[in-house]
Amino acid sequence: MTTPTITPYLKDGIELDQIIVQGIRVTGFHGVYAPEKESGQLFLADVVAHVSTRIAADKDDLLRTVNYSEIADRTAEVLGGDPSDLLETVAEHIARAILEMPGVQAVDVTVHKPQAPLHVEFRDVMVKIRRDLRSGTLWADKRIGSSAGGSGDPFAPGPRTGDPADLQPLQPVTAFLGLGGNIGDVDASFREALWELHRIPGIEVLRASSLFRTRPVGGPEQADFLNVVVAVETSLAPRALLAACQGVEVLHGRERLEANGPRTLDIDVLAYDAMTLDTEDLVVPHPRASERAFVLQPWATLAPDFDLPGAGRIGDLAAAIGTDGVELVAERWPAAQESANPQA
Ligand code: PH2
Ligand code: MG
Ligand code: MG
Repeated sequence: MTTPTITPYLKDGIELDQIIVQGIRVTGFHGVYAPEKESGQLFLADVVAHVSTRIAADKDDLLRTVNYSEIADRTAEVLGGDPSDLLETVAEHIARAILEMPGVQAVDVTVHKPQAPLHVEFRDVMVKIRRDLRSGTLWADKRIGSSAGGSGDPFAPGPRTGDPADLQPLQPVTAFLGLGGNIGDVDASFREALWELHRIPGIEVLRASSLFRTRPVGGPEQADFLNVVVAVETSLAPRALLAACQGVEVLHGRERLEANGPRTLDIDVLAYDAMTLDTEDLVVPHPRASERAFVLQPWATLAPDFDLPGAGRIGDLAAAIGTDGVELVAERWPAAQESANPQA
C-alpha cells in the first residue's frame, strides 16, 4: 500500500506527531442497500492520531502516549459494529472514538469500501475526514438529553437537533464558567483565556471573581491550583459554549491525561441561566459545583445572589462549605497585576 502524505496538524503553530495505523480490515455491514446490510463486505480504515509523543519518547513510557493497538481495536469495533448507511457516519464514529483517547488532539480517518456496489470497475471508494478537539461535531449529534425541553422555556430550537443542550437562547443569557489550573503561569493563562473567550462570537465576558489559590481536590499529589469564576453573557447553546471552553483549553495545551490531574487550564460550564441539563457530555449545573469550596468561594465574590438550580443561593452555599483549603490571592482580579503563579 502506498503511504499517503498527511497534512501536519498544527497546534499553536507547532506540528504534532502522527501515530498511524493503516489498512485495518474488518467485515462490516454498512451501506444504503439491503444486501449490504445482510451479507456484509470488506471495510478498511486508515487512522492518523495527531499527538505529541515527545514526553513519552523521553520517558520511554507507553502510558504517556497513545497505544496504536487501542487505536486499531477502537477502529475495528466501529467498522464491524452497528451498521450505518453512510461511510461518512462510520468515519465520524471512528474519529469520535479516537478523539476520546487521552492525548489525541486531532485525528484523520479514511474509510475504504473497495467492494462497494458500483456499475463500473474501480479500485476503491473512500471517505476521508479530519476532526479535532475543537470541532463541535464531536458532540453535535449526541442526542442523549434527558429533559424534553418543556413548554414555556426561553429556548428556541437550534439548527441541528432537538437536544436541549443544542438549543440557542432567544436572548443572551448569563452563564458562569469555572477556571482552574496548576501548570505553568496560570494567572497569565487565565487572563489570556478571558480574551480568547471574549473574542468568540456569542460570548461576552462580563466580570471575573476574585482569584483564589486552592488546595487540590482529588487526583494525585500535585501543586496548588488557582481558581476563578467568570460571568459571561452568551447567545450560544450550552453545548456550543462547552465546545468553546474546550477550544480555549486546547489553545493552552490542555491534555486530558488523568482525571483530576494537573492541568494548564480547565474551563467548566458551572451554570447556564436557570437551566438544568443532564446529557452524556454535559451536565448543568456542574454536578460537583455545590460541593467545592474552590468553586463556591470565588463564585460568592462575583454573584452571591445567583440561585444555583437545585442547590440554592451561591452566597449561602459558600458560607456552608467554608474556606478550608482556599485562600484569597487577589481580590480585584484581573485588575491587580501581581502574578499569582503557584509554581513561582
Ligand atoms: N479541578 C479539578 C479537580 N481538583 N482542585 C482544585 N483545587 N481546583 C480545581 O480547579 C480542581 C481541583 C477537576 O477539574
Ligand atoms: Mg474541572
Ligand atoms: Mg473540566
